Amino acid sequence: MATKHYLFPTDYMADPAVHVFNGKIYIYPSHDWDAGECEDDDGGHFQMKDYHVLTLADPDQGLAEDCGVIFDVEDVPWAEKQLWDSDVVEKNGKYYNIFSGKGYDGVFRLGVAVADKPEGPFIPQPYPIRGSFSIDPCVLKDDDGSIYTYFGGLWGGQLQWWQPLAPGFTPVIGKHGDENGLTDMGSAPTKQDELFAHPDTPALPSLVVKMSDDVLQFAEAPRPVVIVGDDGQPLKASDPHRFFEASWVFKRDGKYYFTYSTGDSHLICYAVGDNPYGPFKYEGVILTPVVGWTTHHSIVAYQGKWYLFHHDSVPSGAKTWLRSLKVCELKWDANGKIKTIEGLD
Ligand code: FUB
Repeated sequence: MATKHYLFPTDYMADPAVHVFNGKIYIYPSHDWDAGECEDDDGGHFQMKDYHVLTLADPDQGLAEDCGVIFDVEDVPWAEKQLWDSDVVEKNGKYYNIFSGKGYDGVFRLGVAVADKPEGPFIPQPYPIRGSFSIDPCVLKDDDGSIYTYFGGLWGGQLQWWQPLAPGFTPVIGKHGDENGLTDMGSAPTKQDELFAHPDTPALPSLVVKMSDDVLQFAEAPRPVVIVGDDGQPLKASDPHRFFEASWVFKRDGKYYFTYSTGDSHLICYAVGDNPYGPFKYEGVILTPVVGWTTHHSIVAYQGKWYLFHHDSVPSGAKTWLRSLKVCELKWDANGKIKTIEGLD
């Protein structure tokens, strides 16, 4: 049994994106609070309005320390509300926070905020990333220095709104952009029309895109992240192990591990590939369901061990919009597969 502990008992934080910068662990979480909104399938109860960064000296037993607010929704000209999951990457001594936020048009997009140090403060760019949409970015810096962003989330994350782009993903860059760098795809379809894909069709994939040299834009059109089963075919929309949200990618022994939440089946799963674009072969469950509807995580190596960071809603008495950060060691078995961790432990 993995020994877990809560990291930050004094406030509600979720969606931990964890990196080691300059030998130190930094946690970039979403900052939950009780906005008094009703729970709905669009995640209207997640009304986060700022981001903090935490540091952690001892992932085996220690508590995280709050370095304070790194930016607020008031600092983001294009975003009205709902600062959801984010991630941070370093390049040439600068730190780039790629985050999700909902615009005044009700559409989720990705933005970039830049800092000189991992503690911030981060200065948001005036416009979202051109051609971006949906939520939950995570960033992989590959060994050759190339930076890839993986993103997307179903239901409230709006990935299904962009479903016409799924087969082959028609490039959106430059096709629909206006002078503000926004992408006008027409009026939003109703959730009821687009929430559920036909069970026999391939699951709607998340996306991966190489970032521009300045890390402020997409360098290409986003491509689908295809997860295949033992038969080599993409997982189906009805498969409880299919992608839903919370992409997190890391490298180990030259392999690319694409890890993700299955949303309404409440698992953290993983799939392995030979390059950043995939395809990724489904391998198994990392974390079984936790208390709370959402599950979201990151995986990082630190001082020779691997750690799973995630959240649950135990401390708030199962309020799914008030989540708390946890950590435990993650282990591989003799066959090189990740050992499943119990979410209720
Ligand atoms: O925190 C808001 C949303 O809940 C995230 O973007 C999802 O991954 C889920 O954790």
